[in-house]
Amino acid sequence: MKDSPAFATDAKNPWCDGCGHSPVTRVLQETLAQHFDPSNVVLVTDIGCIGMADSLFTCHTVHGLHGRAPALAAGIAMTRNDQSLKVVVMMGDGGAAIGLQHILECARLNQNLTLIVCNNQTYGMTGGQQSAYTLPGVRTSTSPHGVQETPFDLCRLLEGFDVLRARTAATAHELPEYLTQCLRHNGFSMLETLNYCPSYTGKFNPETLTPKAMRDFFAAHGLELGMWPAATARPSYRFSPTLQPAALASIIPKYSHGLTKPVQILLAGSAGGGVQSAAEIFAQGAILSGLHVAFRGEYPVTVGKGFSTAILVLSPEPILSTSQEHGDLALVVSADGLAFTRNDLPKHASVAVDQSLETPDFAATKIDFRQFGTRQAALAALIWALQQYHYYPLAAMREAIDAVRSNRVRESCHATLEKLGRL
Ligand SMILES: Cc1ncc(C[n+]2csc(CCOP(=O)(O)OP(=O)(O)O)c2C)c(N)n1
Ligand code: SF4
Repeated sequence: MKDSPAFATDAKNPWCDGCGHSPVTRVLQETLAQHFDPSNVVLVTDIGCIGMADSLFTCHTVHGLHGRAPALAAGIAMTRNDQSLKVVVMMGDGGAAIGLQHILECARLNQNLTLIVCNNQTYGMTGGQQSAYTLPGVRTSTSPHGVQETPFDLCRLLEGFDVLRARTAATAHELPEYLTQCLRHNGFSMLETLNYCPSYTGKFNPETLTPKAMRDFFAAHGLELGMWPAATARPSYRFSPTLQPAALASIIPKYSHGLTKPVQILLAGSAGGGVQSAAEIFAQGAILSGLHVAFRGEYPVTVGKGFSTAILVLSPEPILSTSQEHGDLALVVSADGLAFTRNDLPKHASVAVDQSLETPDFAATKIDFRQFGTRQAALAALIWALQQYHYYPLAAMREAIDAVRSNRVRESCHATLEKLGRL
């Protein structure tokens, strides 16, 4: 692999003699060398024999989980808004089967990367099992009498996404041209190379092992070879790390807070009782007062039944860790919340529970939170806490409530705030 010095390392070819991964890799090194600098190329390899390509390339390389290399590559490609980075993925037909969703998503979003699927008709690394692309009749270690099922045709599957697609044999003379077109394409391109894994598929199907017999076999199964360009130029999906100014406006601090150190508050109630929404409003009020906030919600998968808790940390400094053994305040507004948090409550410096709840094992302040209704009790508890401990002004909470989208909920929240303010 020394004939393309720009992209080829001195590492030894790791594959079995006659493995189709070798010619594809060599042509990829040569083609990259003609158009790119190694420092501007990231090669993402999938699990499998194909994944051993890493050691042969001088450019940046990342080895992904089986089938997930396209998703990894998409994340890398999305960070750029220009053509300064070329992202290439190499995966086998096994990876392309178990990770098909990721390939479809890359095509749907027109991710700016080139995917090379080295379809050797098998899971090479694990012993020659049938993949979802193995053609009917091919014998594998898991289909000794020949595959019966209809395989996926990746070029056809991607047809509806208007992306550049190509398919040819791993040793075909068109391969450099197809690769060049794919690598220079702005947007998603997919090149499928066809060959056999001589150590497994070749062993089980010796009659089709010569390049000509292989080509005939693929043609006989209706696998069209060729290149299908994208009909239109459409933009690639990009991730923008910059928040929109409109979104930022709502969290510019307008109030001052009263904290000199972090406080941790546990709010516990029933699923469907507005615990998470109340915690969000409370957090928004804290942010409007210049505080840093961490908020962790917990509830069962049955979101309308059982407990619902929120742990809130308010801090004058950035919050680097939310782990804290002893909370400062626990607010419990329902029997579900009490049952779920009962063991943790004594670890809190202060505990306030709804007056309907029995807490014989530990001291707790009893407040009639539920007089505001089952869906307002959680917010009432947080407003009560603000009045007791002055973390930040009620005006900030009022402004956070103003941002609630539902008219009905917003009005109920305001009513709770005003009523508590008068008590
Ligand atoms: C999620 C996951 N499933 C299964 C495996 C086990 N595994 C490792 S390599 C491999 C086969 C790879 O086949 P293919 O993607 O076609 O690449 P080849 O080895 O043929 O180049 C499998 C199934 C794995 N590593 N990860
Ligand atoms: S086992 Fe098959 S796929 Fe793996 S290196 Fe050998 S020939 Fe290639």
